[in-house]
Amino acid sequence: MGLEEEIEEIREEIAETPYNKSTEAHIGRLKAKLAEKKEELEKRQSSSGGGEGYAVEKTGDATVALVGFPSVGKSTLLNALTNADSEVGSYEFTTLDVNPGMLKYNGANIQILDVPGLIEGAADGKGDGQAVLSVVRTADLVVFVLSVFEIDQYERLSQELYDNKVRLDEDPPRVSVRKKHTDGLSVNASVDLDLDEETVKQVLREQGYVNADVTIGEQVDIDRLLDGVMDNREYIPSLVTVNKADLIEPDYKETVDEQLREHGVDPEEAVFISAEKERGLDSLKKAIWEELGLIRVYMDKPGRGVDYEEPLVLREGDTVDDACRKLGGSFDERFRFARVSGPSAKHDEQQVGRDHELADEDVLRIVVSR
Ligand SMILES: Nc1nc2c(ncn2[C@@H]2O[C@H](COP(=O)(O)OP(=O)(O)OP(=O)(O)O)[C@@H](O)[C@H]2O)c(=O)[nH]1
Ligand SMILES: [Mg+2]
Repeated sequence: MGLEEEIEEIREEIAETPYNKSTEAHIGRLKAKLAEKKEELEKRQSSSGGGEGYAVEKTGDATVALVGFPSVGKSTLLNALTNADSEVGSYEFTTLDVNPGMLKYNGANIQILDVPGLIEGAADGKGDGQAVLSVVRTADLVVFVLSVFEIDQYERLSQELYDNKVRLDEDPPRVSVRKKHTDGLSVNASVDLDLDEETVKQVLREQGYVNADVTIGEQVDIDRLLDGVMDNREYIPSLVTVNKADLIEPDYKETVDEQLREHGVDPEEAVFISAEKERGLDSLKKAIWEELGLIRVYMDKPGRGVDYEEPLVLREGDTVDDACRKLGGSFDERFRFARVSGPSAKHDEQQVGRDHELADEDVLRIVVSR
């Protein structure tokens, strides 16, 4: 039996097995086995050639992937947002390569990648989908581009990404596995797990663990447990933009909102735009900025004053230490202390150390030893 058939058989068995306490461990084992086989298939496909892939160098402060079916207007949007000049066509699959562009916003350089239309079955290695998906996996944010008349495509797109180990808008599971040399498997959960210990063990055994300590810090189902064990999932935030909004009458918007809700998207969070008429783009840029969690830090340079033109772009949660590292040079070695004014400071010119957490629009001066 070929690997593909094996995978299909396991899938069928999972689908046919009713889920209850007595079958839970069995289903856990099947799901772990399925994940293993899919991994094997993927490895085989990538080693048997499978084309060049789309090596796109990541540059700038963050990278955003525009994901959508053919002809929804990704290239038009890329051209409207950035300095890029991506081909736009009224027929499908105009773009067969990944086109990068750079969006300048709030002093940050945000790389936007227009990737070719995702097609159904891409995660199973059909078409060029696999290469497309590997580009998406490296992005810091996924922007789903939907046409106002094809909201249902959202479901297929997100399923495609899920099948390709991309987890959207989720934190990584609080699951860790530590191998040991003897004593078999032991499960330590800090919550009252719904899953049986035996299910957890079956999943681990099927993944090849014989002796290991498993620590679980949240209520996980089998799929999320597997995500935690597999350790090769990408956790990426996402947002939805609805394009071609110029084609609908205002009273049709309620219908589109309803369709978004049906697919689990909050219409308040979706950004309606017209890439062609360049409408709604400011809201989209702002949403991208916020989802990326970027912050601006204005450097106060000795003798030159505060540089408000080209901020240092960091991420929410970054500290003075991260700022030093991004600045490079000898800041790191010669650091004595820093002075911060603005949102993160208790008062102007507050003296802080390396571990001080910065906030958007702080002014930072680093004092170094000579
Ligand atoms: N009315 C309207 N048409 C648009 C809008 N954005 C794009 N289009 C049109 O939709 C068609 C497809 O646009 P593209 O930007 O080539 O779409 P794409 O998603 O890059 O398509 P592929 O490269 O084939 O995946 C073109 O004819 C565009 O002019 C929009 O906001 N409103
Ligand atoms: Mg295109």
